[in-house]
Amino acid sequence: MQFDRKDLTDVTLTELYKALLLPRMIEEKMLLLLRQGKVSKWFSGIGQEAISVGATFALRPDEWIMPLHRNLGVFTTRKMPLKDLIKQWQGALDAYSKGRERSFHFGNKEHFICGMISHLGPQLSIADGAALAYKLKNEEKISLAFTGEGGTSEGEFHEALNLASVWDLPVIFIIENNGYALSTPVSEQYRCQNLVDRAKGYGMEGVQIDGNNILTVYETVKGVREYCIKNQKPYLIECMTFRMRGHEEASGVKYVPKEMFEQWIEKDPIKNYAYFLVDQNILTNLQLAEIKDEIKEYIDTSYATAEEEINGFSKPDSAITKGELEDVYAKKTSSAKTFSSPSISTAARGTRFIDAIKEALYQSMKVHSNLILMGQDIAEYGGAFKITEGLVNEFGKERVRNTPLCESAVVGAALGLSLEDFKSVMEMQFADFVSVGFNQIVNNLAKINYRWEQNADVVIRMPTGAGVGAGPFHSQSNEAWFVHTPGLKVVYPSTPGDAKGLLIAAINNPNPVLFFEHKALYRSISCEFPQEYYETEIGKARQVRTGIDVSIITYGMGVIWASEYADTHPEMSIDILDLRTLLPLDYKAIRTSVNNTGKVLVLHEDTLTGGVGGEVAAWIAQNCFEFLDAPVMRCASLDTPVPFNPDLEKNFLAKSRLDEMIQKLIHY
Ligand SMILES: Cc1ncc(C[n+]2csc(CCOP(=O)(O)OP(=O)(O)O)c2C)c(N)n1
Repeated sequence: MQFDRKDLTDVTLTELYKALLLPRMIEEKMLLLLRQGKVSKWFSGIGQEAISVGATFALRPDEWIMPLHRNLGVFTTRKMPLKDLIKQWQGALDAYSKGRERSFHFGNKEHFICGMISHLGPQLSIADGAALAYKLKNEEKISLAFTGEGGTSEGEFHEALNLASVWDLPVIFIIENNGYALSTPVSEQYRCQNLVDRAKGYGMEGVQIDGNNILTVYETVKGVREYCIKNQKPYLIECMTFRMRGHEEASGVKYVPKEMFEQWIEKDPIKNYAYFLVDQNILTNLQLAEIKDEIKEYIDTSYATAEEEINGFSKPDSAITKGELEDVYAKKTSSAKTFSSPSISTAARGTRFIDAIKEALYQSMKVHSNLILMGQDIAEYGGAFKITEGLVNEFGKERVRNTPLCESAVVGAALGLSLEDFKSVMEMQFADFVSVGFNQIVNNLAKINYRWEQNADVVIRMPTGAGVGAGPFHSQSNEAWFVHTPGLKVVYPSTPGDAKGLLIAAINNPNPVLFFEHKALYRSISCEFPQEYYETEIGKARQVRTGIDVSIITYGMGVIWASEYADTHPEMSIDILDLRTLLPLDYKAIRTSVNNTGKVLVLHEDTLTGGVGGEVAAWIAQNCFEFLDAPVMRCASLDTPVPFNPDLEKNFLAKSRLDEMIQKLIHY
């Protein structure tokens, strides 16, 4: 192996050696502990250390890195105390992820390490967001994300690289090509000759390097970093390496030909670098041995301290559930600022649902200089529903960003922005398309605060619902998917006033909020709402009207249907509760409404099975049984996809069965 020291001093070369040896020796210790059953799973990076260490060494310590499961060298080179890492791996309750996450699935803001989720590829898009934040702040920084060659087959790889290229983001993408993805060899993973060839397709530069040569990795990443900053461009580096152990320790290596190990042991990154250092008289064999002893001492004392701290820490059982639930969401620190300057323009101001959303966005952009809007066609074109029309003229293309067609990468980028304290609102062109951004929402955004105390300050606007003759893929109600996901907030207004106040509250809230906007309401309902900047509290239902005969507990379009029904049936005294927020539900208001009438219909546009109505009905049955004079009934849309033909669609919608269900309930 050829090493070129360029102008590196002996001190730097020695530092690099220490940094390279540390993760190897830690791993050797961990493998022992694994055999003793003291550590559960372990994904080995033995043989690949030069990549993690060299790349991290080349960055500033305050630049975000998105590592994966074999990147121990990132954590050690960022100088995370080893005793804390050991506690993390042992699942200690006072470790980085408070015992909630395993091995390397955690991050830490202080060390600018963004924790991975098991799905691998999502890391790449988060790096886009962090790099966008640097770009917007005019900081001379880059972000760096790792992927294995297996991960390059994921859609997220394509989306993230394409987005970085289109947006000219200073991101370094590193592929660690180690020959196998679990048991899948590269011959079954991709058909291009080299993965780096893909860089050209994305319109970015790329290079393939020897990933086992620490100096090559360090110098390459250092140079690429400067390139990315100077040119404000992304860059792809393919590091050729080999995985010397099984995918994880329990899985073995039977599928790897023996010759491969023989060939790659010769290219061991540490052994070869040590030869070079001795050969060049930079270090003596004695000094190498001393370094080894020092590291051994550090590992042993770190392990002992970790054990001691683990044994000495206990949390009363009574505090566990409370703490677990509390940490799912980031705490809101400030309430809405008042904002007295006029909205859009008094003359242009409308009173429709759509105008309320526009106004909330406009005022929020004024209040939060760190708020970024993203979505397909939202800038000059004004978005599919023209909600963002004009905003680009006022706030510029940096803050009102058209995106390519890549929902997953944009949600990931939104999370990356929040690592750097930006807020973002992403517009799904139609709520239906959220399915292709689903993983980032339910696994990254929703869980990140619980996993390692990093919040996702992201609002996703969801133009939703049927009744507009748009067929199965432009009409769905999919709020229930998200109500089942701890860590998200789900908001669904039914009036212009609530739409404005709730959207402002969602943007002010530091948690991920799915904000549902029924598109059939955009231009069909109007009412006066305050011109000033105000919040409507998330988690509070609205009593639409009170009654004594029957309660309709509903939200979104259901509120309009229920109100129309009550207007046309003055013979009945109907109590209507608009839930407004579906996660968390306002149980107190639900109880009051049940108590008012003793007969409850839960109504929603979503299909019946697994809908939010089931949750509400179950809660009422369990907690308000004594108030009930009839079984809780549900009125929902048919359990079919949303049909296109207007008659079929009408038949599909819950509204067509509303009278029947109310009559049933009244006459029970
Ligand atoms: C979306 C997804 N599919 C499958 C897996 C299971 N899995 C975990 S790691 C892995 C192999 C990854 O290979 P590669 O990206 O080359 O990284 P390496 O493990 O070789 O470092 C697989 C299949 C996963 N974690 N996520």
